[in-house]
Amino acid sequence: MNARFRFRIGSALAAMLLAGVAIEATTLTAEAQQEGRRRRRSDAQEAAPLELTPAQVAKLTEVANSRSLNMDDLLSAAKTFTPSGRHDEYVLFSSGGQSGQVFAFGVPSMRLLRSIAVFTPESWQGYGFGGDNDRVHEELMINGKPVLWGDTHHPGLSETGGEYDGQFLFISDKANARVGVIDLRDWETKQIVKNPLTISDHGGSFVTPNTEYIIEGGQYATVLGYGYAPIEDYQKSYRGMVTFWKFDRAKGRIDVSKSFAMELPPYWQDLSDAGKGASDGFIFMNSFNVEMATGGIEDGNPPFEAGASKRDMDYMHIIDWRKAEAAFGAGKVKMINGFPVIMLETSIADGFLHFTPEPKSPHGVDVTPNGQFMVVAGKLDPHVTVYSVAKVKKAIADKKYSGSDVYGVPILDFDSVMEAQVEVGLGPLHTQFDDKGYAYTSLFLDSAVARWTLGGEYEAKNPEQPWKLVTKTPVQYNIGHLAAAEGDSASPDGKYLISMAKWSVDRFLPTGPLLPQNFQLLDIGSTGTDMPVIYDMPVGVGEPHYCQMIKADKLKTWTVYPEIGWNAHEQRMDPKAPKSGSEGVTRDGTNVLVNMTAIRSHFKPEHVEVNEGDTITWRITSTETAIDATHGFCIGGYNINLSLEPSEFVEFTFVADRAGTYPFYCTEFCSALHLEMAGYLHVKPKGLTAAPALDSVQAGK
Ligand code: CUK
Ligand code: CUA
Repeated sequence: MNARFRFRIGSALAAMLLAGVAIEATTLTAEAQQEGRRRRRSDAQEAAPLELTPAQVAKLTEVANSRSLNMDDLLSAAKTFTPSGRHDEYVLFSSGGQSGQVFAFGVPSMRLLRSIAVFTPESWQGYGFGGDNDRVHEELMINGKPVLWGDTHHPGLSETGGEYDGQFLFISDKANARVGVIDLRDWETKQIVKNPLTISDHGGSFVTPNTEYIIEGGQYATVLGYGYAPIEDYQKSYRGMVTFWKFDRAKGRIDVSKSFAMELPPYWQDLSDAGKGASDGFIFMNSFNVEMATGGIEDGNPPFEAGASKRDMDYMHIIDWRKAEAAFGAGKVKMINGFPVIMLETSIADGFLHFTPEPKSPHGVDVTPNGQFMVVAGKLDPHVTVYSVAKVKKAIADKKYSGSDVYGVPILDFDSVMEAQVEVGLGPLHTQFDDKGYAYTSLFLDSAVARWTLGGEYEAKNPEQPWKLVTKTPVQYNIGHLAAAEGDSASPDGKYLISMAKWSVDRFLPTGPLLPQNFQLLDIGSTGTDMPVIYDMPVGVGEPHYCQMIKADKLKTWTVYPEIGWNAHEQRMDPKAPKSGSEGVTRDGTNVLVNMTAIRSHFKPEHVEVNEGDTITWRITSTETAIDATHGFCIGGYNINLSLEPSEFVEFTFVADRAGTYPFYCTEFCSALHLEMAGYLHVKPKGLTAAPALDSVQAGK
């Protein structure tokens, strides 16, 4: 039996049921909520200091011994176990990889709180199952084809003054170069934009410190605007790009009309990060394949893996986005596929695009919380290279170039902008930060997290020398990204760090040849060499490249929509929403309008009669105002399933093109009388004048 059902069917309720008493929604709600409160621990209990008696110590020891747990295990359990009813301190928003979704986990418990459908239709949320004109399907169309999945890589939380503000989450789809916008009031995807220049992306979604722009960088160079050119014309015709999506915070949407892109050389741009504090106004973007290798093993060329790794240095791209914005504002753009693009010659002439060398095939670039330094991790170099933004600014002002690339982009002299190189281990990829002046770099080949010290303003914060490796904690296995608590913000918390390991190998029970990925939780609260792994959590839904971890109390989540008849897409009350008392079925020619309401435990009307071939517009308002009173609505055979959150209004359309009798029912176990929350859609066959005889109906005649 479903937990919600058990929860609500108290003894008083059972008596009412037996007596056939009509159940008022309010009664259920009050009872459910009281029950819920009883189940949460009181603050007094939480605050009571613990003093173990000898008997309790003995009991604990016995349990530990029976499960072969040592003291570190017990401590890890104590650091992560979250009692029933207690809420987590952080929420981890994770990319869902090839699942196309976003997942939210509580930290430190590592409990999955929910998935958020973005690029892949998801039936529980009713996402993409709303009939023929479902906006989700329309938003997922690319060049006239429905593309019903995504390869989500980098979630980015909206920021105010460089701090996560808990209002929005952006997520990129690497496979199809799309960006999704999630409103964190109701945790629903509100918008998906398709990049008009490129098929795939990678360096997104990252935000500027006040979420002026959401940045989407490309990866594999193509002909911008989905053009074609033979691979022999690579250097001439293929290009990289970075797109600046303007975010309208009041509307909660990307404003495509105020967005623009920059043309970049056909190097494979990789991850990027926005400057903040000392580096506010810049974005930094890695690249690899400055060799412009074009692969082609079959033609006797070196494969990409060799051709793109020949040179010792690639280029970090340094972009002054405010100057780029000014160039866009002045109309210095070329329209490509209907989208404004600042061409290379403009960026060079106006002085807002510079390169600087970075060691061999870099992957991550991460800006320190104060914005002073950029940390680049080159996966084929055991060092991280740290650049100083003060030095970058000076080199730009002094035109301290070591040359320019073949496209004429000036290259800042490496020694003039480099601050330090720290040997951290094999295969460094990504870096996060804490509040103690440490940086944490993932080591893909070593399968470890390296803790090392920052210099500059951070020097006074920890006992060690600056720019030195302090310790490494082994993780299982091949770690990609890592995410620290508030780790990309201007003031990281330094409490927890998630290691996103690629293949879990032996960590869990085997699940067939496809293994789950592994999120390991590290306690980074101490200094020095103390940095233990305290939890393993299998993620069996995709390869979650990246996460961001936000303090839970920053999220101002609605649990009930603010008004009855709420249109969740528009985030407002919808005048089209049927009201209690206005239910019914009306017809205009072959167009049928159904106005329906839903409340525990019935839909009104319960019978909807239409003719085969009618086009039906079906509107439902949930008139519930209680937390957790979600209903579902499905029509089997017509691919329709909705989730009706309390007070939500939904509308869907479809053509009743197959005659028959279709039960519709509520798909959420919402109440004791949930199974009764049902009705019939009667689709009368064409040309029917009188009720047919039963045997002819069953014979399908
Ligand atoms: S990438 Cu996957 S581990 Cu797409 Cu951020 Cu580095
Ligand atoms: Cu409503 Cu089940």
